[in-house]
Amino acid sequence: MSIENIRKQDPEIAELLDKELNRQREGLVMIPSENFASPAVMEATGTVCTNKYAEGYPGKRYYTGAKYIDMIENLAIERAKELFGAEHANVQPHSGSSANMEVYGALINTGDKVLGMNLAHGGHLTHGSPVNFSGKRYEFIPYGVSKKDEKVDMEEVRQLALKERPKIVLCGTTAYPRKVEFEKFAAIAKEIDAYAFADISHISGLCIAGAHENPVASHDVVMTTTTKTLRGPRSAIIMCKKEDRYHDLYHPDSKKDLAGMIDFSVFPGMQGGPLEHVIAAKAVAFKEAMTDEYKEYQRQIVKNAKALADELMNQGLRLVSGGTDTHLMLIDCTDLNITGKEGANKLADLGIYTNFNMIPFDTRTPFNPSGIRLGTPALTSRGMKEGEMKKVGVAIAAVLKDLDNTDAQENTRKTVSELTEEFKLYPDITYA
Ligand code: DSN
Repeated sequence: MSIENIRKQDPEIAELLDKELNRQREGLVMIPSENFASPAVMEATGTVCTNKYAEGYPGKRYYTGAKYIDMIENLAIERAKELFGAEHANVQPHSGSSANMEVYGALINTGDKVLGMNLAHGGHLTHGSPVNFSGKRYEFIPYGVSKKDEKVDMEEVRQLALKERPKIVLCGTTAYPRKVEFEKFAAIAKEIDAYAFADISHISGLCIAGAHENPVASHDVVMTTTTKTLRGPRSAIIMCKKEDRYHDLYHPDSKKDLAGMIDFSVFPGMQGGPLEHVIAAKAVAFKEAMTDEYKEYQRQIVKNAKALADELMNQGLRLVSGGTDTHLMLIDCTDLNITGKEGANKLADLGIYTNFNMIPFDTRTPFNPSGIRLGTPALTSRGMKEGEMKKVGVAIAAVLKDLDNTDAQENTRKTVSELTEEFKLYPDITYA
């Protein structure tokens, strides 16, 4: 892969692309929602499909000339269904936020109640944050983790659901290191005749590899972004059952089944022309995800996260909930007498990319919180294993324990440079 045409036409952008490639190569990307898509996935996003308008769905387009686009989109749909065991898949959502908007739009009306996880406890902006469309348009009832162990207490969620009787019981997280108990969430939704909706954006790769419970069978609707652990392009898909599920009072077109309601909400409800070049890239990523090698990669992400968490705790750092079952963890910086932002910024100066994050019951603010969120999907894509995670854990802890310790910073810089040299990223890509 090269960017020779960009270099000729727009050297300014070419130079910035070179720099960004080098930043990714020369640093340790540990933001748990970031990963390295394969060259094939990236190539697909740069194809002629970007030129084609194809409003509608395969076989029912509002534009001529969509024969091959239909075939590409159908491949993406069939592969998504096979991969996740879904009855229906819509591969057109542009992003996770649009997908969530489309699911709510399909199932409920403005003002309806939804049970969703508190952003400060590990939920997502689109799960009812008051500054987001979700919190403005719907009445979100937040649940969180319990103070005693920083894990979700399912009986507390059930009691809240019984009291509030939301139309949707939503589960899914962006900063929760423990497994989500999908079957219990689905049972709660069933008990109050609500829709069971799972946002598995962070863990969908783990779900298809058996490294985390897959909610597709237990839930009415499941959404995932296609980047993160899944390792596809930056986009999203929605999956659901094909059963009839009438909510006559809440949807103007109640004769449609769930799949029809979701499709209608995506197009024409929220979106126009689908990004067919990104849909092609999703199809490529789904094919990659069908291999044994990919499943092994997902299991290694979790093994690496456990090794990293153990090392950070060995070094004396406190992790929210005392560890991880997934791909991510949260360091509580309170006892280190630094903020998460100070810690994450110092690590970034040394080439270790994490993000500052609220932790449960945080007394600080979202832009200067007490936590650092980090994870292993991207380092695992580079081929690193448990031994490397221990080195990274030692390097991170030494820096965070004393932000003024220049010897520790020098050692950490050395660890970053040795690891990135040994575990090369995109060796065949020559931007510069
Ligand atoms: N922004 C993503 C994350 O970092 O977790 C969630 O959408």
